[in-house]
This record gives sequence, structure tokens and C-alpha cells, in this order.
Amino acid sequence: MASIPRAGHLDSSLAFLREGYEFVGRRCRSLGVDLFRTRLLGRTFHCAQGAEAAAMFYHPGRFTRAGALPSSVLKLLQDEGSVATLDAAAHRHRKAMLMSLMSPAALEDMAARAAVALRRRAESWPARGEVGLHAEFRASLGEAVCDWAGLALEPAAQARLTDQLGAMIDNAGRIGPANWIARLRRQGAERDLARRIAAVREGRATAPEGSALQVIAFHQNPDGSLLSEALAAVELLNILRPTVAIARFMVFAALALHEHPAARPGLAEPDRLLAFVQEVRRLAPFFPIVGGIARSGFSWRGVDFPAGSRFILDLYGTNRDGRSWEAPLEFRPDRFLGWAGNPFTLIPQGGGDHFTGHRCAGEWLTIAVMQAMLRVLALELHYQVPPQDLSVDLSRMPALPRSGFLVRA
Ligand code: HEM
Ligand code: MYR
Repeated sequence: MASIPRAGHLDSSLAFLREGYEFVGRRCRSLGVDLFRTRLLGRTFHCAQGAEAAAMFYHPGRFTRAGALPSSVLKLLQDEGSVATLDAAAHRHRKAMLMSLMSPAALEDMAARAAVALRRRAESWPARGEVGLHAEFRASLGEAVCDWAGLALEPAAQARLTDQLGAMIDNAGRIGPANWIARLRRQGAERDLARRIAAVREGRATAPEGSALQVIAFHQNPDGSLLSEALAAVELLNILRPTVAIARFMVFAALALHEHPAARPGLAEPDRLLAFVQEVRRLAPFFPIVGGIARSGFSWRGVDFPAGSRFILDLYGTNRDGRSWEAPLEFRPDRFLGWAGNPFTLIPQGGGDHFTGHRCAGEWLTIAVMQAMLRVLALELHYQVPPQDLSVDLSRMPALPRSGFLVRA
């Protein structure tokens, strides 16, 4: 393994927390490589970036996520026992159930609900002076996804759940008390959803046919058993929470629109709308890295990696890799006009295949929702962007413009 350079001789965990999104890329640049070794949380990790590394990482079945993430992150996001922690046949079975929620009609329905919710919230903007777009997107998405998923909550319960989901996202990259408080709040949401699952199963409550609530409540494991109530609640949360997280991508879309006003009228054309959304997803600092542990030994680039080898794939750096993208740091949506697609170059939500691998189950939903909300924002709403600090702190994961993006209707 002598051919893989090492970055830092001591543990780099603090440097990772300090440098955030730039951690892997900076070391790749200074060492002139796309693969290096370093110590994180007391263990050796191989950190890699670029399309070749993504193809290696997403080789079907090669890496497990189980044990690859610190529990501070895992417990607020996917959680133990969820689809993300499964492998092989068990993974494919659970994943197929989640992907069945992503039919074109279901995506269209969710996207339409998100647009309606945003439009309705924006009606209150003129009376409110300055409003923060992140909070507005989040509230719209919370409302839309609770209905889409079949929960039909009272407004107060729905607002509370949206807050709980938001706290999971905001605190996933933090350690210490902020993380613990968000975990406690999450437990409240899990309990409520588990009770709801039980009620649906026992016929005390109804769930619309084909909704996430109904499909997850009655999903059967390969042996015919149902998910435990707690695990069903976790999988439902794994639909609800990341949909609310689309608010962050939407803030970066609003920022791009602000910085590239000439692009606005073109967004009436479906191709340009999609291209804009793809370029926002490519450049936005969102999910920084994914981690995996080799399930068996494999060789790559002439190096033998034994079972148990730990890898980090730099999603953020791969999306900005000059080997895959011309002028990689420039916001140029036109690069996606007529784009043929590539499972390893544009990987803000993971790479490879959605069904057989761990690539994000909600990627299509994210793209559909972003298009619908961006159309409303860019073509229907009229707002000014008052002076504010729109800079982005790349040491905070997940990141957001410092002001949260204030607008005035
Ligand atoms: C997995 C990012 C939205 C559901 C993932 C992964 C990433 C990711 C990086 C892990 C890939 C891997 O382990 O290789 C994002 C981002 C989103 C988003 C940045 C933007 C908001 C969504 C949405 C949903 C969703 C809207 C559901 C409606 C899932 C699920 C998994 C997953 C269920 C686990 C898949 C598996 O392990 O097979 N996502 N996601 N995500 N995401 Fe998303
Ligand atoms: C989701 O809710 O599942 C999708 C969006 C959440 C993104 C949160 C990113 C957290 C960053 C923490 C990374 C630390 C990696 C060790």
C-alpha cells in the first residue's frame, strides 16, 4: 500500500470538522492525487474523489454503510436498521419498496403539492416584510410531504413534525449538546409515527392507497413479516426528512438566480429549467461525503484492499472535478442541455444505480420538486433581495448562506 500517500500523521478528525466540504479536496490538491490515506476517529480511511473513484466505490455490493458513519450522524439521518444499513438481497428488497413510491405520477403529485404550498405561503410575504427563504421552503415542503405521504396532520402537528425534521438536518453534522437535543426531538417524532403505523395496521386509521404511510406500514420482509413499528417509523422518516431537506437545495437555487438574473426568463423552457436544477445540485455544498467499509477484498489501480478497508468518497469534490467538468467552478447550466447522463460524475445524492446500490432513493423526487418550486420562484413570485451576508461557511455541514436568504415581496 506504499503507493497511496498519507495525509497527516495524527488523527485528522478535527481538521475534517474545521475544513468541512474542502477537507478531501485540499489534500488531493496538495498531494497531487485523487486518493490518499488519513486517520479519522482513530481509524485509517482511504479518501478519494472523481468519477473513477465513484465507479470504484459504487461497484455493486462492494461497500457496506453499516458502521461507516459516526453515530452522531447516523442517528439523525438514516438510522440503524434502515435501508442504508442493509446489504445484498435484504437491501434490494427494501429499496425496491422505497423506489415503488417514486413512480412518475407520484413524483408529479409531490411536485405539484410543493408548488401549491410555496405559492400559498408567498401570499403572506407582502404583509411580513423580510422573510427568510430557507424557512419558507422548509414549511412549504413540510406541508406538501406530510400530505403526499398520507399523514394528513392537523396544522399544529404538521408544523411540529416539520420542525423536528429540520432539527435532524441542521444538527446531523454537529457534535455535542446540539446533536443530542435533536436526537431527543427525533425520538418524539419516531414515537408519533410508530403509533400512526400501528393504528393503520389495526384499521383504527386509514392511509391512502399507494401512499408512503400505507406502503411502509404493510411492507413485508422477505420472510413475510412486517417491519417493527419503530423501523417502519424510521423508514417513513427517511422519506419525510430528506424531502424537507430539499429546502437547502432551493436556497442555493435562489442564490444562483440572484447571481445569474439573465437565466430567469429561460426557465420557462422545460430543458433549461432542468439544466438549472442540475447545475444547482452539482455545485451546492450539501451532502459532503459518503463512507463505506469493504465487504470483501478487492483490487483497484493495482492495489489490494482487504475486507474491512474504510473508504470515503468525496461527493462535493467529484461534482467539481476538472477532469469531468469544463470550468468546474463556474455556474453554467447550459452544460446540461442535451447531457447524456453519467452515474459517476454528477453525484450530489450518491452515484451508481438507484435499485441495486445505495444511490439516493429520492433523487428523482428531489429533481421534480426543485423544478416545480423553481418555476414558481423564478416566474411567478416578485421579490427583492435586500443587502445581507449571503456568503457560505464551508466548514458548516450542511451549509447555507449565512443570512438564510432574506427576501422582501
Ligand atoms: C441516500 C443525499 C433527498 C431518501 C442518500 C445518500 C445521499 C443522499 C448522499 C447516500 C448514498 C450512498 O450511501 O451511497 C440526498 C440529498 C438530498 C436527498 C443531498 C436532498 C434533499 C432525498 C429524498 C428522499 C431521500 C427527497 C426520499 C424522498 C434517501 C434514502 C436513501 C438515501 C431512502 C438510502 C438509500 C440506500 O441506502 O439504498 N441520499 N438525498 N433522499 N436518500 Fe437521499
Ligand atoms: C437527508 O435528510 O437524509 C438528506 C439531507 C441531509 C444532509 C445532511 C448532511 C450532513 C452532513 C454530515 C456529514 C458528516 C459526514 C461524516
